[in-house]
Amino acid sequence: KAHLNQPELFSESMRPRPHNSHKGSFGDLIVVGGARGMSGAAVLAARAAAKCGAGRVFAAFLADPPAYDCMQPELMCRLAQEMNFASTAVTIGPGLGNADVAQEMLARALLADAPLVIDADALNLIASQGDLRQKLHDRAHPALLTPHPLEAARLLNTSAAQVQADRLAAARQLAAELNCVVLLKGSGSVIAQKSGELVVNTTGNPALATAGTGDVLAGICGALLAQGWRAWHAALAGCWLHGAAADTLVSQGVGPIGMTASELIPCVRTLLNRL
Ligand code: NPW
Ligand code: AMP
Ligand code: MG
Repeated sequence: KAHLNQPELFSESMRPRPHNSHKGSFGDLIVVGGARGMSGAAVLAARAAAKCGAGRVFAAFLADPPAYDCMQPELMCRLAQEMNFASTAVTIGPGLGNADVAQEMLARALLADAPLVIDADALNLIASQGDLRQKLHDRAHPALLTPHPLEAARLLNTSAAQVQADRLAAARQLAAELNCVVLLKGSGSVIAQKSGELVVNTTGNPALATAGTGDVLAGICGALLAQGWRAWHAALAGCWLHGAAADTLVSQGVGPIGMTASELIPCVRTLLNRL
């Protein structure tokens, strides 16, 4: 039986910030993605992470890192190949592509012991490469996977229509087979863990049906992991906040037509601070 997502399900992870805290208290996140032509995906995820409270955020590009993000100069823009993933939370996938270097970065992230969000092209690589799938399965700390229905279908070797026909079963099967927390996106996102527990998200609307919103979600979830949240709570809070921000923006006339992924980010921050 599935429960409905609500802040009470993740509220124990919400803690007031101690007075003597510093940026090191809130963790680092490395966002790995941004192959040539898809830099924006990594930038969106990294900007979302910075506004969701990660202490420091690195935007790690597979090629041609910009000197800095002029809209968000707090981000540290690096070449992914030069990053160390040993102990830092990682969001991998937004705009990652499928080149050899993308596979190398994913293999390194899977082998590191740090909290991990896996999205977009990183999911597609796992679907097509058995060795990466095995590394994912063997992790001591289950990763958080954020597939949309087609990405889920690739992982399950089926079609998006089949996934959509029974979303609860698809999410549960992925969580069990891959030893992960799964956030199956789309209207009524489903969050599953390998124990079989299922939660259906109640927030969000078709304003989210636009490029980059998934990349923002991957950044939000990564920021929560960097701050020490468990993958299960990060998934519940991430999709609740992401959808609630879209609902707020629609009520303000920013959507459903023409809301952009960038506009979600400050709204998510406000909701997070008010939780
Ligand atoms: P259709 O059209 O119905 O047949 P892909 P991607 C389906 C990066 N980005 N319900 C749907 O199929 C990402 O991070 C970069 C049902 C849709 O056409 C990735 O790295 C941006 N079906 C890369 O691009 C901004 C659904 O999936 C197809 C569904 C490719 O990612 C954009 C798309 O899947 C983008 O984020 C639903 N709810 N949702 C940037 N600014 O740099 C999706 N589908 O082929 O995996 O491509 O998701 O665009
Ligand atoms: P992606 O396809 O990776 O960019 O992710 C799209 C994001 O927008 C996911 O979080 C989806 O759950 C969300 N989304 C897209 N369409 C809708 C919709 N019609 N209703 C609610 N959420 C949606
Ligand atoms: Mg996506």
